[in-house]
Amino acid sequence: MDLEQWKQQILEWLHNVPPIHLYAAAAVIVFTTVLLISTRLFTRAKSNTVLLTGLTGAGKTVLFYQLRDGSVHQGTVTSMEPNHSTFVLHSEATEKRKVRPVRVVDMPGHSRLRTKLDDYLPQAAAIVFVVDAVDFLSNCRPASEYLYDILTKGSVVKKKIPLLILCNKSDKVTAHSKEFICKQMGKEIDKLRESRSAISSADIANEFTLGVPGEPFSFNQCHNKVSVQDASGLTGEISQLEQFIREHVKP
Ligand SMILES: Nc1nc2c(ncn2[C@@H]2O[C@H](COP(=O)(O)OP(=O)(O)OP(=O)(O)O)[C@@H](O)[C@H]2O)c(=O)[nH]1
Ligand SMILES: [Mg+2]
Repeated sequence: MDLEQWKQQILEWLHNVPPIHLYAAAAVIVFTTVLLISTRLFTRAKSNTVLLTGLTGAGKTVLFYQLRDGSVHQGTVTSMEPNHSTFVLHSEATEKRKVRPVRVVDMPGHSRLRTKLDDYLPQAAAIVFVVDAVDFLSNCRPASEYLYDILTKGSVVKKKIPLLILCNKSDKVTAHSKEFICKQMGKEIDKLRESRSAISSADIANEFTLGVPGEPFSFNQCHNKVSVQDASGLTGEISQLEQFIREHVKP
């Protein structure tokens, strides 16, 4: 059968199809095309931003350079501004396949500079809360307060942003274990829940509450997924941090 005959047959077939069927088919094609175009336009690519937060001196800036350059930046000082950069993780730089760059934001830990975190939370795919595992006991309360404030923020709860508690400085023998840190911070948050709910509602800045009323607090009761891992920014033992990042910013 040549082309002319094919054409003839198709035209004949179309002639026999009831017009209502043809209109319905055309409507389905138009509708699907519009739907495909609009979903492409409106579904923005998933965010690639990871925030490093935590108290001052926890080691965020050292971790930032370790992730980016695979080395420790000389002479880190207290950060005054968020430090951000988009890069392929240093450990992935030699990979042949193309990997998606990650935007890492290293937030200053100083209490007066913490409000800047609110500017970055809407873009965050994941949060890393860095804790100094060596100097932990004296910092347990302020660190838990800061963590509590993050975990009760509307922007974090509504988007269920996953959070990693990273117990840093594990190279030191005096570093506390992640299990101990997690337990102590949980206890501290338990106390905070009570004291904050006792404050008159007008004074409460936290938008959400944590845990199950009447039950001791544990991190698996949080609205978002909270996990805990060890790291040493100084010696470059950051594989669990990198794994967490890649879980939430797909390569
Ligand atoms: N032993 C040890 N020391 C570390 C480690 N990471 C950071 N430090 C030290 O901890 C100090 C603080 O590190 P930074 O990275 O500047 O801390 P930061 O969290 O960025 O602090 P702010 O910018 O003030 O919020 C520095 O003296 C680092 O050398 C680590 O893994 N092990
Ligand atoms: Mg810093």
